[in-house]
Amino acid sequence: PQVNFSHGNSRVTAVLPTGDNVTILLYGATVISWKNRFGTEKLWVSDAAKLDGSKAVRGGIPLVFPVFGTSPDHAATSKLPQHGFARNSRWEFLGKSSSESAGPSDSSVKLDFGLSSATLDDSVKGQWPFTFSLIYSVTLTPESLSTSIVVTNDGDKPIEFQVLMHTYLRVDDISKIQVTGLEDSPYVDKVDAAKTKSQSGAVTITGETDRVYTPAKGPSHAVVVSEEGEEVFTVVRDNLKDVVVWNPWTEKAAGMGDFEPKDGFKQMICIEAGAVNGWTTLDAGDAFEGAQTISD
Ligand code: TA6
Repeated sequence: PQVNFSHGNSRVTAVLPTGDNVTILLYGATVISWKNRFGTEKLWVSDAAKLDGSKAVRGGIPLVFPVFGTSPDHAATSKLPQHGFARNSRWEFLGKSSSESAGPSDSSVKLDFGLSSATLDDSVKGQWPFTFSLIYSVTLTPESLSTSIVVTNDGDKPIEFQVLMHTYLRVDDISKIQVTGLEDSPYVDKVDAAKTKSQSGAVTITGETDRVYTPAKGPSHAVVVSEEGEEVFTVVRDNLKDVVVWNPWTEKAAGMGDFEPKDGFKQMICIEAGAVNGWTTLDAGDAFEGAQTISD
């Protein structure tokens, strides 16, 4: 059995022999669907998400680079839109590699996408004049979905950047969710005057939640999303020291034109792996790699 694969001019889909499948929009290299062998969608995408390249996708896994949020007092990125340009740029599909060592149950497929200063829209280059290249890889196995990014500084001056994978995980009922693995981690509470607090016990979502755990406990320390005591997602990070937990809740969901249905916040939680507190500096010629693996 083969890994099936189709590459339209706007999206790439790969299907494993087990039936697990993933779809990536070339716009933003945004993962817009991850389904298991039973056809169950694991990511949340708004019914009103724009998939035509007119704006960043509301859902799936938008890629945040080179700035998280906006940084008006950081000269190099101060002209960039919220969350940078990666999620609303057209990426190139660089190719796929698949492996099936012993049989279908350990098949996997890796899809590579590229964005660089050579392919970046001129208007954006004017806002962020650095020579760089990004390779974003999406790897699907019957047990997991991984996304990794390699940032290379191809220029002659240091680059300061932030990076984050803005993952919208689909859940049945947010009121039944607990997030563990962040205990004792310091976090910035963006819904409470950006106060720094320390996480005690599991995280539950009972209202608008917007927290930057920085650093989240050890990189290999899994963040686990459980629903009524059953683990539904496990997120392990590699070289991404921070985790953002976000749920817009009623009011913020009502305020986003591309957030539908309006009570859809009850079916999603964003667990976002990244390096967003302060800046990662990449010297000329150096490369940075960060990755997440989401197991369901
Ligand atoms: O990741 C959390 C966050 O930074 C929130 O503060 C909220 O702004 C969210 O991202 C969505 O941002 P967006 O630009 O996609 O509407």
